[in-house]
Amino acid sequence: MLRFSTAGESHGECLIAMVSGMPAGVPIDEAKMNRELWRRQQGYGRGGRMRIERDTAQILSGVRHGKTIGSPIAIRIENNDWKNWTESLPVVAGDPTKHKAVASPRPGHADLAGALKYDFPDARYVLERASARESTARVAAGAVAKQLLAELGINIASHVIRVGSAELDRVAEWSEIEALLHREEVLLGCVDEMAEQRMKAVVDQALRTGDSVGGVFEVVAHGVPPGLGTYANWDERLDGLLAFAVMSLQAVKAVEIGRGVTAAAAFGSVVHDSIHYAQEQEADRHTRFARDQNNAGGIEGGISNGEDVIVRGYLKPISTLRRPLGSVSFSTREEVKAAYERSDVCVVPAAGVAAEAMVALTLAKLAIEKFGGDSMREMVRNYQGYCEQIRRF
Ligand code: EPS
Repeated sequence: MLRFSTAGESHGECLIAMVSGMPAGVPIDEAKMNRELWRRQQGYGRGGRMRIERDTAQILSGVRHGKTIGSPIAIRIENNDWKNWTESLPVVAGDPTKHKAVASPRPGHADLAGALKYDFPDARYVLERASARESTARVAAGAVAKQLLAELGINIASHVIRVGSAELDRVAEWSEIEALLHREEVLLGCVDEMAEQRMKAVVDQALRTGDSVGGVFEVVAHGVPPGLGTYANWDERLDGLLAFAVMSLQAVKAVEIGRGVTAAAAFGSVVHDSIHYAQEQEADRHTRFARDQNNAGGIEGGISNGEDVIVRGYLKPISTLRRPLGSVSFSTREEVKAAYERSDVCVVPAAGVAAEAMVALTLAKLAIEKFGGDSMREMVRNYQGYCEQIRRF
């Protein structure tokens, strides 16, 4: 079974990702992993921390001579900022006068609920782990999953479809979304230049006014065969698993599969995707069954149906505001402004990259379950046998 977990705090020594259950023989390119980490750091509206960090993965185990060996993979990403925190966040008791308390909780952040839950006198330890910095480790783990999926011809990319009130007002093609993976300069990760400029104007407004802004990203998985996930048990449905995986990302407050949101307001005759049978088998399709639209987002009955799997994440605005909202002092109980150190203003493209990782880990887990195999060679053989079976169906 593919499993992964992360450890590490925002201003601690490093972040750690642990991935186990990968078959042996998956080619792992550290440069590809680092490219994903770089992508997560980009985007207009990122804060000062991204100028300090240059997230780089160090694989410590489970990969030898460029391939997985079937044993757990441990990955370490150093926090460059740690050198500024060695005295205030030591593992040992240290000097309490160096402690940097977060004196008043930020509305929208985990600060207050976390301090109450864990019995902390202030929110320092809460934000250290609740911070979206943790998504760095998920992206490293996701890069492993992406490299397994690529062996099966499944590729994943994301794009931004909304920042605040500015949105992409047309359908994006897979080729355009995939092309974003290769951009060397990332503004807001939108496929349309005009829409991206409108999005930038919204971020500029938030920058000017000391505010923050959310938005919507869309993750697309291309080349997914029919048959991942199942309706047979509630907790094995692909849509449910993807919703959980993407919702678990910091600041994601809603998840949509395909056109799930607008479908609720439309008639079934326009929502559902008619089925055709193509004369010829197209090169990048698994079967000759085809659709003229993909409102279902590639999932029917909790099972992938062979169309692109489409997952949207709705991101609330970052809760750390330069012009802070009202809060209460942890020590005096007086009404004060919420704490502010520094923050991002907009992270929608970065969240899309983190969501790609979560989608990749979810699909890789299901692919390993369905096609099995302790080695990639065995898994590919099983996969090809299944592809042959559904092609002949
Ligand atoms: C983040 C690093 C953090 C924040 C951000 C995500 O760095 P710092 O707190 O040192 O500025 O920029 O996290 C939040 C805004 C948050 O509220 O959790 C990163 O690497 O993505």
